[in-house]
Amino acid sequence: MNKLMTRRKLITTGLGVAAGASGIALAARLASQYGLIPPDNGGVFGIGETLTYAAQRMLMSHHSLAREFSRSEISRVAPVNGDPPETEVYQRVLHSGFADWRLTVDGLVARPSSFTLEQLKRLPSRTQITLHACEMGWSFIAEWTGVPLSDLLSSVGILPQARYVVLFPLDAWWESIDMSDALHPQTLLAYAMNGEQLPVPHGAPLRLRLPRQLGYKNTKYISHIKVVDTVKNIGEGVGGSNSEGKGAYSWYAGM
Ligand SMILES: Nc1nc2c(c(=O)[nH]1)N[C@H]1C(S)=C(S)[C@@H](COP(=O)(O)O)O[C@H]1N2
Ligand SMILES: [Mo]
Repeated sequence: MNKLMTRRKLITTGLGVAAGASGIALAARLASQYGLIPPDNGGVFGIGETLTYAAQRMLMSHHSLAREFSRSEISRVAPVNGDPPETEVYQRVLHSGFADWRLTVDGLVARPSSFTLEQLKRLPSRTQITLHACEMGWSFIAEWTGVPLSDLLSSVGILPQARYVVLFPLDAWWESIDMSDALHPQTLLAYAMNGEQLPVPHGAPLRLRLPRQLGYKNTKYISHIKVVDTVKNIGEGVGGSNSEGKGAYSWYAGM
C-alpha cells in the first residue's frame, strides 16, 4: 500500500473511529503525526476544525479545481469589502502609480527577493474567471489575471521545511495558507481584474485570489510574502488576523 493510501485510510476510517470511539486525544495525536492540524486548532476543543481540514486535505485531490466560468457569466457589479489602507505608505505607493511599491518575498526561500509590479507582470501569468464568495453571504464572478503563486515561489526556491505561506498586506489583514493551497494552479497573485488593472478598492496593486477558500482569505494590498515552517510566532499564533480573538473566523475556509 502506498503512502497516500495509508494516509487516506487513516483519515476515512482511523481518525473518525478514533474521534468517535477511542476518544479525541488519540485522533488528535494521529492528525498531528500526519500534519493535519490547522494552526487555529485550539487543542482538543478544536477537534471539529481539525476533522474538517484533515478530511478536506485527504479526501479531496490536492489539485481539484474550483469551477471556472465563461465571460458571459461575469457579474455586472462587484461588491467591495475592506477599504484601501489609510496608511502613509499606501498613499505614497498609490501616488507613485505603484512605481514605488515592492513585493518582498522572504523566509524559507533560497533567494529572498523583491519585485516591482513590472517584474511580476513579466513572470508567467494565468487568467481565470471564478467566483469570489464572501463569508457574509454575497458573491460575484470576475476574471482575474496574475502570477500563479507557485511560479513566484519557484522563482525564489522554496526550502524543504516550508509549510505555510504568510501574506502581509499594507493594512492589518494578514493571512496564511498551507503549501497545498500555495502551490495550487488557481492560486494567483492578481494584478488585473476583468481585463483592467486591479482597481484600488479590490486590492491594488496585488491581491491573492484563492478561489477554493472564502472571501476573507483573499488578502488585498499585499506587499510581503513570507514562507515559514510554523505560524506560531506570528501575531497570536493562529495563522491569520481573522482567526484571532473573539468571534474569529476559522483559519481554513475551504469551499
Ligand atoms: N488587506 C485586506 N484584504 C482583504 C480585506 C481587507 O479588508 N483588507 N477584506 C477581505 C474580505 S472579507 C473579502 S470578502 C474580500 C473582498 O474583496 P473585494 O473587495 O475585491 O470584493 O477581500 C478580503 N481581503
Ligand atoms: Mo469577506
